[in-house]
Amino acid sequence: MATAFIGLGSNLGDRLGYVRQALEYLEASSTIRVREVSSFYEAEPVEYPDQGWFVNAVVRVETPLDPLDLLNELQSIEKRLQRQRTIRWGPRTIDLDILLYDDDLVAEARLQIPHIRMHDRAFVLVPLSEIAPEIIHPILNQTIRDLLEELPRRTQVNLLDDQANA
Ligand code: A4P
Ligand code: MG
Repeated sequence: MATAFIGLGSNLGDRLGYVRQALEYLEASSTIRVREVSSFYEAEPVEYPDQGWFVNAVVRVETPLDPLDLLNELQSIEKRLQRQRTIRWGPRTIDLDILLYDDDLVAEARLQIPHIRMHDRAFVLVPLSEIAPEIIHPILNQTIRDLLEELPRRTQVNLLDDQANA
């Protein structure tokens, strides 16, 4: 069994509903065990600033799947939640990213682990440091807590209200 961390993000329509639905699909998967779920956060969009704020969260899972099969499983969940065609490069109903997979390094055309942008993204590091502050980034050799503390430009990431996190 491997331990993996998966980032969830949505900024279209019922964002919290899509994140919750993706969690349900993850929990229903016969090959993925969800072990821990962070709080739900509302995060300022990065990279493509001209779009709505995201709901973001991170989960810790255990799985017998190898990294590429885990990616296939996540993409099949994304497909189920993205039925409606959206504008290319536009906002998305759900995005599931593999952040870490044990201490493995993966450099395939379809898959890079650790996720290549995770270490400079507050919307990843804030929820990840909530559930796994001591985990060490296998390339940078720093804990998640330290990466978050040393972020040079920290975009806004706020806890969603009590009702969302009840
Ligand atoms: N891929 C490579 N590595 C991975 C990985 N570790 N996990 C490939 C998952 N997929 C990985 O992803 C494009 C391709 O990345 C996949 O086909 C897979 O083979 P996608 O989900 O189809 O497209 P995308 O997510 O729009 O593109 P990209 O480049 O992955 O964007 P990001 O980096 O995921 O960023 N701001 C906030 N606040 N919150 C967000 O969640 N998300 C993005 C998207 C931008 N800004 C955001 C957020
Ligand atoms: Mg993605």
